[in-house]
Amino acid sequence: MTTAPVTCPLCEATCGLSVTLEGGRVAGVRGDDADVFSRGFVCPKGVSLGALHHDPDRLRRPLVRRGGELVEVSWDEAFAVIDERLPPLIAEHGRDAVAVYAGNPSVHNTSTVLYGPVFYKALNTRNFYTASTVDQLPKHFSAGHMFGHPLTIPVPDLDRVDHLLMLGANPLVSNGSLMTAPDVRGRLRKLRERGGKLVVVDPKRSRTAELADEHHAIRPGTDALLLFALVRTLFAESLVTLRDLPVNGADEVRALAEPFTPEAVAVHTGLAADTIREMARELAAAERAAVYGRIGTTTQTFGTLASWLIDVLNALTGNLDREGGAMFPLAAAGQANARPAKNRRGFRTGRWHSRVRGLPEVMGELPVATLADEILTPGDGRIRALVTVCGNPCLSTPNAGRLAEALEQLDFMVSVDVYLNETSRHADVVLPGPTPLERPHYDLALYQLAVRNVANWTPALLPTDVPQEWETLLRLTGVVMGMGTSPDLAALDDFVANQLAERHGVEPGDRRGPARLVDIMLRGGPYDLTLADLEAAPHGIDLGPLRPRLPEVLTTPSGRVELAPPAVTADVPRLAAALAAPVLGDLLLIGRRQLSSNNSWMHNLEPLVRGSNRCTAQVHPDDAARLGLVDGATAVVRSRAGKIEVPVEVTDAIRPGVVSIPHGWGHDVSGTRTSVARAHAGVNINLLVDDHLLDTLSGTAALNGIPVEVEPARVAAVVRPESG
Ligand SMILES: Nc1nc2c(c(=O)[nH]1)N[C@H]1C(S)=C(S)[C@@H](COP(=O)(O)OP(=O)(O)OC[C@H]3O[C@@H](n4cnc5c(=O)[nH]c(N)nc54)[C@H](O)[C@@H]3O)O[C@H]1N2
Ligand SMILES: Nc1nc2c(c(=O)[nH]1)N[C@H]1C(S)=C(S)[C@@H](COP(=O)(O)OP(=O)(O)OC[C@H]3O[C@@H](n4cnc5c(=O)[nH]c(N)nc54)[C@H](O)[C@@H]3O)O[C@H]1N2
Ligand code: SF4
Ligand SMILES: [Mo]
Repeated sequence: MTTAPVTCPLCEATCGLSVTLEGGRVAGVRGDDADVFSRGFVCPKGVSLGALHHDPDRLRRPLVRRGGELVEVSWDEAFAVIDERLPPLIAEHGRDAVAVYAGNPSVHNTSTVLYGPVFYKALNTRNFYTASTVDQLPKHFSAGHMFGHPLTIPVPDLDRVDHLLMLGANPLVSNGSLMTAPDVRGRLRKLRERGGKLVVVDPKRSRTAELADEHHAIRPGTDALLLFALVRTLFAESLVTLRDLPVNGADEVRALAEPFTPEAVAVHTGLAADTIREMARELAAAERAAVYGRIGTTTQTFGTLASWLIDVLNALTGNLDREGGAMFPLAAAGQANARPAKNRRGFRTGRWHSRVRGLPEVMGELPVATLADEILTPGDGRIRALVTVCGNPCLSTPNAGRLAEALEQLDFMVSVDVYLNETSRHADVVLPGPTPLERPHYDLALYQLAVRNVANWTPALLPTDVPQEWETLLRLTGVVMGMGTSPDLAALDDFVANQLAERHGVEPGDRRGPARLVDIMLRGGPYDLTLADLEAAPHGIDLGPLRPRLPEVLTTPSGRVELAPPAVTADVPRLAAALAAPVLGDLLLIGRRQLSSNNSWMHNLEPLVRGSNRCTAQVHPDDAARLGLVDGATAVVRSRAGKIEVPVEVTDAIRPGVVSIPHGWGHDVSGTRTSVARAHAGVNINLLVDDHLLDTLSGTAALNGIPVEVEPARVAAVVRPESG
């Protein structure tokens, strides 16, 4: 029996786990008490890393479509098919005819973080899509324009904050997002123990809201109105304290906020004007406060405005870049804003637009809500091939039914994925990767958003005959560069490493793959660390609490924080129009996350589906009574995009007028290899989510606040079997 520390790559919390092996099998997983960041915390997903590793349904060999069926083949055979199909398609129709969709786990996987971009750059398509446009892109948009770089995102200084105003986030379930912090529950409890206050704004009394001092059940989609009213109150009551923050545009913000009085927004938000004023006063009065928003504030029709106003509030209350406020992390490796900017051109978006709906590019990508349009609409520039990397858009993106139809129209599709699931079943070739225990890990992305600066390297724990995904991605790179099926991987890897080393002003060194790239970034990083240092500290290195980083962190052309960037404020008139419009009585659909679930893909693990994850439509007792809905019975939920049948769960935790359905379910389609998930299928909420309801500026889909109709399902007449 051996035990080894591993950083969990499943969500953003980066917990240290202690994995016990017995003869090559995972005998147990628990929290690593010695981890410098998580101190023993673990959640049900982390515990199931062993179940994931041993899942018999998980793919270990490539699949290729032969006579309509996906069959197992060798890696060489799989790449031969890709080489036969993809380069001719590019030659005939151009690079934009091949689209990429990169999903959430590609951010949690060191291979895909580092070598995905190598492949995407070689492919050089404008049809690049990721899960960001069903997630946090509005925050990148606002941060890019306010601070100069889309990854310069302030995070709440969770361990020192005294007053935390949290909107549209449920970290007790999600374990935190755009705020890397293992054991949020423990950290929030400590906040309250030191006399601090937690205020949660959420249409649902979530687990986090239950722990909070105050919960305000807002009407979905109206956070930008509430935030503007808070801003306006600060100005009206002379509560603005900018300290000596280097900001531009405070007067413009004051003028823009003028129409959004607490009284004016009260009906829309469902919150009383006095309540809003009191929220603003308390925020201003707190010694050290932070405003933080997540999925509920980004994936809605005013996602960018809400994301912007959150940081406007942090600045206006003097809490931006202050200890105990909203601060900029400084990760040991790969932090986008670690070094002083060479140029201050600022952040640009809309450099190109999608062909069919004219939606703007942001951070090199187009909104996934229009992927189906680009496949289904004939004409020059139509998408004919798709490569998915760690993504399951058939369950996770809007109007999923239409997307599934679109994928059937493709000439060629490759999925780099560990399961044959709702998306990869459409592929012609599926290329699996190793499990988290078979690959090294360093959380390049999430340490950039951590509430403490930490660094932790995990070597691969178990051997595998599945190629590492960096090798697979370099092979794909070779194919699209016309190098055939077996390019010189070592030479390609040297090329990548040399380029990175040059940018960091260090020698590349002689390791291979992600280890070498991480070592380069550490050595070229702000703490003068090496990978060897991290290898000698298997429970991680604590680099201390967050420190103020203004003004060096800014890369705006002015060198100051832009509180009223025109690219963002351009959308304020749309918000003003929404304020002027009457409030309709529609039922509004929102999403929810579940503790033992991870978006769409961990439902094939028995330990995770055993528990309380239920794919139900939660409705308030008043709505249930009004609509004739009964707890446990089936309801039909309809939207502009589609219709589903789902069991009803009546609960007073949800605001009247709101329906909550979790995402990631709907595993009852044919042609998959996920036997456990199929037995716990649930329904796909994204059949209802409207692909035309977007946050205008960023193109991010509104996954919350979708008008729906709900009625009891008509019970089919019970047919008695003939007796005898
Ligand atoms: N209605 C609604 N929809 C939502 C949301 C919501 O709140 N409501 N949330 C949205 C959000 S925030 C996100 S991030 C997206 C997620 O959307 P996606 O990223 O599209 O979906 P995931 O469920 O994360 O799917 C991950 C895929 O990666 C595969 N995978 C897992 N690990 C690995 C690996 O190590 N290597 C490889 N190659 N593949 C791997 C899985 O098998 C699965 O197919 O969903 C979004 N969709
Ligand atoms: N267990 C588990 N953990 C996860 C995931 C998972 O699927 N399961 N997914 C991971 C991913 S990809 C992400 S992006 C993060 C997301 O992390 P979080 O954003 O913390 O995730 P949610 O639990 O969806 O919390 C969103 C909250 O917003 C509320 N909400 C909905 N609409 C509105 C609105 O209009 N206004 C306001 N103010 N609130 C609203 C919802 O009721 C919900 O409580 O979680 C990550 N962690
Ligand atoms: S909270 Fe996230 S990182 Fe921690 S054990 Fe759970 S899934 Fe892993
Ligand atoms: Mo996400």
